[in-house]
Amino acid sequence: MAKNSTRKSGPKSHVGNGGELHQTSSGDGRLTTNQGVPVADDQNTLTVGPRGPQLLEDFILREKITHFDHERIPERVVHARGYAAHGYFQCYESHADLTKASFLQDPSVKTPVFCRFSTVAGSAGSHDTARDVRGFSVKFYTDQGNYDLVGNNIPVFFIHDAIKFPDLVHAVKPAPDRGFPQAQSAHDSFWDYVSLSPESMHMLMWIMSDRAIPRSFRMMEGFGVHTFRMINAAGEAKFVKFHWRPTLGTFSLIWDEAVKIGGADPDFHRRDLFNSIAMENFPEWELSVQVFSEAEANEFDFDVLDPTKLVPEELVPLTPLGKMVLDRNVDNFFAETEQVAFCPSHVVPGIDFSNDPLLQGRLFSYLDTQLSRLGSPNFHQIPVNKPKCPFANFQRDGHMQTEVPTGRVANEPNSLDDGRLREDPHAGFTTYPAEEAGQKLRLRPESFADHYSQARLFYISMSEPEQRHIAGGFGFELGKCENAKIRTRMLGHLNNIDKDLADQVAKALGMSGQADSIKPIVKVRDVQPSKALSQYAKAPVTIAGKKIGLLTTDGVDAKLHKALMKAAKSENAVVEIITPTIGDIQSSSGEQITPDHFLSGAPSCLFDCVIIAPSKENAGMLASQAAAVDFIRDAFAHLKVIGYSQSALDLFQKASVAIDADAGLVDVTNAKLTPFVDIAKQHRIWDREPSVRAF
Ligand code: HDE
Repeated sequence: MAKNSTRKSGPKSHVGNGGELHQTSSGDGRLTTNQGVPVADDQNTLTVGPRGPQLLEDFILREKITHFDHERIPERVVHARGYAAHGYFQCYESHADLTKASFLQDPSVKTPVFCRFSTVAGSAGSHDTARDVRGFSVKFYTDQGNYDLVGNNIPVFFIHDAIKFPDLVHAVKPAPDRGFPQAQSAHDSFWDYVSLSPESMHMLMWIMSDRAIPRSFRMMEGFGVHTFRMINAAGEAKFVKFHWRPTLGTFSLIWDEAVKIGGADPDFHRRDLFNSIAMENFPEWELSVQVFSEAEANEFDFDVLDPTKLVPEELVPLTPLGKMVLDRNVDNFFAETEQVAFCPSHVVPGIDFSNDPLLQGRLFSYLDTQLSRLGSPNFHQIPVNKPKCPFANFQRDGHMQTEVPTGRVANEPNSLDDGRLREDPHAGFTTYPAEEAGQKLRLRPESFADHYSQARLFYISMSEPEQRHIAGGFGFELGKCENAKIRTRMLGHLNNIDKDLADQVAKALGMSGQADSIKPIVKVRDVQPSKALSQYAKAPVTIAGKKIGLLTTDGVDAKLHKALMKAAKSENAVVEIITPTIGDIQSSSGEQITPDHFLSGAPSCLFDCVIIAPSKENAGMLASQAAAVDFIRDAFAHLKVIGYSQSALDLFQKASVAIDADAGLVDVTNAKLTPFVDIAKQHRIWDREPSVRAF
C-alpha cells in the first residue's frame, strides 16, 4: 500500500468529455499519467526492495520528471516580466467614417481582449518597480480576426530604425562578462550607447521622469507609439496615433519608494492588478486616437514617421473611440500570460501601417520571436492566441499541430473540395495603396534630425516636482556610470535640451562646468509647453483605487476603524491594517480584527497614504519598534499624507517628524477623518519635497 498517498489531498485530474487533461478537483478526482492511466502511488519511485536501486521501467517517474525538465520555455528577449488579464473593449459609437474595423462600428458589441503589461529590461524574475518603460499590449479578439495593439506607456522610442534595436537591448541588458546589473539602465553600457545616439534624447527624458516608475498598471497611460493608418469602407485613409488613458488617472511612485518596494514586494504591480480584479474594482482605460491627414502631417515641424516624436495634443486633440475594462484574472499564468504572442503585424481590415522604419522592422521581428519562443508556427492554436472568430486556410502540419484538419485537399484554388475555401476580395484585408517610389539606399531622413526640440518640449511641460524628478533620475543613473566621459557627454546633450536641467544634473554629479560641447545638427526649435504631457497637471483629485495603510495595535479605537472602513468604501479606496504581529487584535469595543500585514513585512512604501493610531496601552510598545519609526520617516520622505492619533505622538517624536511640519500631517483623533481624506486626494504633498531631498 502506498505511503503518503496524495489520493485525497493532491492535485486531481480527470478526463473530461473532450478527453482533455483538467488539473482541477472536479470529476472523479483520479490522478492519472498524461496517457490517462490512473496512478496508484505518486510519492514513491519503483525500487527493488525498500532500500534498493530504482528501476528504469518506472514510466510514471520518467514521465513526471521529463515533463518537469521541459517546463520552461525561453523567456521573452525583452518584456520578459509581465502580467495580464482578460477583459473587453466597447466603442462609444460607430467610427465608420474613420475605419471599417468591425470592432469600432457597433457600441452594443463587447469585443473580448487580453492585455499584458510588462517591464522591458529585467528578466522574468526581476522586480516590478524597476525604472523602465512598461509594455502595454492589447489583443482584441474581433470578429474579423485578432488585432494586436502592442504599445508602451511612453509615446516615443529610443531609436529610429529597427536595425539599431539589438544594440540598444544589448546595451541595457546585463553586461555579457559579469551578468549584471539586472533590470536597470543605471550602468555604463546603456548610457554609453544612448549618449552616442542623440536620437534617444527625447525618450531619455521620459525614462528619467515619473512615467518610468508607475504607481500601478491601473494608473498608467498607453500609446501605440508609431503612426498608423485607419481606412474606412470608401477606402479613405487617415493617419492615427493611439492613446490609452486610465480612468483612475496617471500616477507614479517616488524613486526612493520604488527602490524600497522592489525589496518589500517585488510583485507590487502584479499583486495590485490581480487584487483589484479579484475585488471587482475593474480597471478601465479609454482608447483615443489623434487623427490627421497625410497633407496635415506634411505641415508639422517634425516627421510623423519618426518614432522619437509625438504629436502634441494642442496640435491634434484626442478623439475618444471607446473603453477597455479588465474584469477577469487569468486561470493559468503560464498557459495565458507566458504563451500569449503579440505581433504588431496582427491587424484587421480598416487598420494599416505607416512607413515608420521602426514599425516596419517590428512587423518582421515579432512573428520570428514567437517561432523561437513558442517553438512552432502553430502558436495561434494555443487558446490565448486563438482567434475567437472562425479561421481556416491550407497551412498544415508543423510542431504541435493540435487541430485535426480533415479532407484530401490542402491547396487552393482547387475543384476537388468544391473550392471550399477562397479569398474574399470584398471583405478581406487590403493594404492601403500608398504611392511609393525612390532609390534603394541606407540613409536616415533629414526630417528625423531634430533630436532636442521635443525633448525640451517634454521638460518645459512638466510641473516643478516632475522637473525635479527628471534631474534626480539623471543624477542617480549617471552617478552609477563609472566612466566620467559618459557623464560629460550626457551633460553636453542635456545642455542642448535645457541649461537649467543640465546645471542641476551637473551639480548632483559634482561636475559643474564639465559638459562636452555637442552641436545639434539642426537648431533647437522654440517650443511652447504642452499641458497634456504633465501627468500631475491633469491628475484627478481622488483616492479611488488607492491604498490606505492603518498602522495600529491591539485595542485600536473602534470608532476610528469603523469610520475609516466606511470612508474608504465610499471613496472606492482600500484599507489595509498593519500591526506589530500578524495575530488577530481586538478593537476598543471588543471586535475581533484580522490584520492584513505584520509591521516588519509592510513598510509604508506599500501604501498611498497612512494613519498611525496605536491604542494608548500599546503606544509605548509600538514606539520601541525601529520598523514603526521607519514607517513614519519613509511616509514623510515619500511625501505621503499621514494621519495620526494623539496616542502616536511619542512615536512621531522618535521619528523626528513634526506633526505641524505641513498640511500633510493630519490629526485623526476621535475618528475625524474628513480632513485626512480631503488632503489625501491630492496624492502627495509636493511642497514638502525640497525639505526632504536635494535631488
Ligand atoms: Fe518590442 N519586442 N520591439 N517594442 N515589444 C517584443 O516580442 C522589437 C518596440 C513591445 O506582452 C518581442 O513577443 C523590435 C516598440 C511590447 O508579449 C520582440 C523593436 C514598442 C512587447 C520585440 C521593438 C515595443 C514587446 C519580445 C524595434 C512600443 C511585449 C517578445 C524595431 C510601441 C509583448 C515578443 C508582450 C516585445 C521586438 C520596439 C513594445 C523581440 C525588433 C517601439 C509591449 O519581438
